[in-house]
Amino acid sequence: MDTRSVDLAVQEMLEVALQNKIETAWDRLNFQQPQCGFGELGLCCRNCTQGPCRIDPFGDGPRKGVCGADADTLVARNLARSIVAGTASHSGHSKHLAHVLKKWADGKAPDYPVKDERKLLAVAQRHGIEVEGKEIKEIARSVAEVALEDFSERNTPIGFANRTVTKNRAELWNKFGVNPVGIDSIIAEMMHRTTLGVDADANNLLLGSIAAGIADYAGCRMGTDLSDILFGTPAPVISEMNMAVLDPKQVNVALHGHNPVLSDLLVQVSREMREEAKMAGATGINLVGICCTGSEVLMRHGVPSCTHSVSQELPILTGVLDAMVVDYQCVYPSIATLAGCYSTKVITTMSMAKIPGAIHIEIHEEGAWAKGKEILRLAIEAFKERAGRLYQIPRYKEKVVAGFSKEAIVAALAKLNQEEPLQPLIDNIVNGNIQGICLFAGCNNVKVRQDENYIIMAKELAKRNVLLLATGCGAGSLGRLGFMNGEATKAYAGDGMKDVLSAIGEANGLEGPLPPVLHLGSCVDNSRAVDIAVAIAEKLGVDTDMLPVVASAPEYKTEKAFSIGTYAVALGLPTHLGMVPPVAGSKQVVKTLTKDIREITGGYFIVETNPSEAAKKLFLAIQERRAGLGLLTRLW
Ligand code: BF8
Repeated sequence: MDTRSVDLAVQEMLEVALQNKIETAWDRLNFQQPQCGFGELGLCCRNCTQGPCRIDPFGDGPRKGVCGADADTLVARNLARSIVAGTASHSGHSKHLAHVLKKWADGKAPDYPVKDERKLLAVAQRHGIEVEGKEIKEIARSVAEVALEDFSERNTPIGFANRTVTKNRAELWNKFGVNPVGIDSIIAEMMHRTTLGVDADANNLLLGSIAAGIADYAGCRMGTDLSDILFGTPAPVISEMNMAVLDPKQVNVALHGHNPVLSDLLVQVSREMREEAKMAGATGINLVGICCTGSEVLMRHGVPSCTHSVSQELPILTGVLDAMVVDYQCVYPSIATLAGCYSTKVITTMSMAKIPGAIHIEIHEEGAWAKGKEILRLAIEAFKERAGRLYQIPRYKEKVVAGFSKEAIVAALAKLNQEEPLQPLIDNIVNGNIQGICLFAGCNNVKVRQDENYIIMAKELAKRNVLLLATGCGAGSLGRLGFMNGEATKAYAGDGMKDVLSAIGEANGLEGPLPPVLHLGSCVDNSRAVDIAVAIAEKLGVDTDMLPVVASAPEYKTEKAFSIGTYAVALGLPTHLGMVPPVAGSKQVVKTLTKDIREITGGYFIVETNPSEAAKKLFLAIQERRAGLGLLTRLW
């Protein structure tokens, strides 16, 4: 058994790496062994130059840092900084989108017109913006300004968080003092609080972290809303995933990173460049996605996804990837080194995200189209260079149905009940055909066999009639391994869920059932899951902490995953982590996150590294919620 990945395409490319002595993330993990035990427990601090300090978890060595901070303080402070970094990443992405929308409204970014006016109006009205008799550009400017205002400090809580959850939830956040008044202001506050000699109270730091998590939710929600406005709200689309989506006869360009500002434009520019590619001897330009920006263009244009997360280096090893174009986040700098062994051009595009060895072509919205052409021309040149060279493309790919925005799900359900679209879903939750909903979010992590936790958990939950939602690299895992098509429903779903998904498929004129895992999009699109949960909660007249809805990050790795998990808990969801977070050095922090926090938000973390056990714990959490609603429950 290959212990590195379940994905056969990844296994094949790792063999190629081995034969050619090419270093990958898996090798570098080995070179790092043994990794720092203090770091794994969260017990090291380098927040001042008296350190680095570490605390001995067994009590024979130092019990406090030089300043006197103990294990609880260190662990809580370190965790807080991770959550804040995640919040800064998601909200930086959404701030970028707000500026693009504003530039378009001001006539400075003609390549970025509003694509979904309906969504623009809906978001404007949600934020109390008058739309009657106004031009689209004027409304767009107001929405962008309202979004940008959410970053700075005001007297009122963040609109993109508070206007998109239940009324009760927003009040509860106020009651416990965790409702931040600005995204950037809570980021700055938490950085201040975690410096030497400020907040030493672990529980107080954790409450601040919850506030940062709520700001992260606002950032994600803003990212989703503004992307939908600028690039269109996704609707179901059929595509494919895994490395066989690469085509040796075409100019292959991988779009990697997160923000659709670049990748969506390249999809459009590539249509114009097709003839140029043909003149170079290619049959066309083949765009493929990697990681979250791949999900953005899959959801809106059906661009196939090539691979995700820890395996991002491997498409280069096929020998047919002509360019990897990146924006920011989750891009391993190693890709530039690796590309040096092939004809692949790695192209960075953002001034804030450069990689030594890559070609830098900076994209500004003002002249984006021309720059997009320049990038694709480089890819065409690379295609010419690789003529006659050997290549190896793994033959694996799976059909996927993606594009499940909340709007698309509601539209599909409306075919069953035009007046009350959510009613069929609620009826089937009540009668037990659907036991509950689990959102799979997060990454792959090179410390666990790639995709294995997702697959085991998805099978266990689907056969027990738990409807699965997925985002980011979690969606990538489940898509690459065949969980996102109607056949998967027949293979993995329990009878009740099979009936429901078949009925929706039939009502929508599909050939078969909906998939058992609905692809919601990139990681910012975890906000779509919140949108769905809030809609169900409001329909039932309860808050989100009463729903049979759970979340799981079975193979997470990034700081962004911490911040998403934190907002899932802030919304009241039982939230599973499949990797042990670096908090085990503090019993107090562990207890607060897994138990005591429940008294405040209703949500809590479940840490379980065994995927079968994790599925069981989530199913039990769903049953507990069902019992709370007076619904029939089931044993495992
Ligand atoms: O934001 S799932 S490895 S690509 S952090 Fe990154 Fe993790 Fe993938 Fe998207 Ni999300």
